[in-house]
Amino acid sequence: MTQFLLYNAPQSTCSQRARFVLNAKGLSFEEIKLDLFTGDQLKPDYLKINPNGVVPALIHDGRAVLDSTVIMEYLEDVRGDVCPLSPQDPVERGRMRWMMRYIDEMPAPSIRVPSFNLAFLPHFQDMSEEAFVQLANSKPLRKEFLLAMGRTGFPQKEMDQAIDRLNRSVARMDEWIAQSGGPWLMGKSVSLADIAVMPVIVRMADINLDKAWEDKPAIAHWLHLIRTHPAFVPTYYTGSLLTEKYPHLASLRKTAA
Ligand SMILES: N[C@@H](CCC(=O)N[C@@H](CS)C(=O)NCC(=O)O)C(=O)O
Repeated sequence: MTQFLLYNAPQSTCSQRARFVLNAKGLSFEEIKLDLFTGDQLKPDYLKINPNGVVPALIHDGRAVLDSTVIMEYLEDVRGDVCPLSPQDPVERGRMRWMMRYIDEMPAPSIRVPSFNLAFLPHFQDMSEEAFVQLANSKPLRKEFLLAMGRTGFPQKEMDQAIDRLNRSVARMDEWIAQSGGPWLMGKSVSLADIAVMPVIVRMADINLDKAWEDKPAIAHWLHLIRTHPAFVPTYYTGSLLTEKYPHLASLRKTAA
């Protein structure tokens, strides 16, 4: 019997973190794919599992573990013996968690702005204002985000601020790699901090924001390493990249470097 059940969405950056850790540890899991644009995550049955109305949610032996960062740490707690993804030393482990907090505060929310403007906006453009406001009001966590975006997208100023925050986050990653000696953020071994930031960097590459590291070879090398990790391909199955899912973005697609 599969012990792990993952409610998630292929293109969701938070879901990609959970899938990667499950795959890296070789844990078999059943995936339930929610359609975030028809509102599967807001249906009463799912809200009973995750009252925040977001993915991912992991069910392990019938009990729910919520939030992608918590899920990554939980999987490390229960299967730290297989493909360990945290340093043993408590101070180093604390540093890794500090990196993860930074990632959750800086790049993870910032990538949503270009993602929505470039990819997701068409889902909302044909809605009436009334239906749009009703949708926003139904979102436990993302009401204000959606209202700020509106049906015409985030204004240029907000796009510029988000890109600036993403670029600063890439510069911070570059510093961490230099400090640890690389090639990963924490040094010689891949850690939960790398997996936490992975979906942001993969998304930036997907939507042509990779200029951020054209003068940073350590980041390009880091991206190559994560893409060639055995957990990458099963995590990023077809339809996980925006340029694969959205035909209007196909022109952004380039062959992987
Ligand atoms: N802090 C949460 C955030 C989860 C989250 O925002 N998930 C997005 C997909 S990446 C979602 O489900 N959005 C649904 C919506 O906006 O209605 C986590 O890391 O799990």
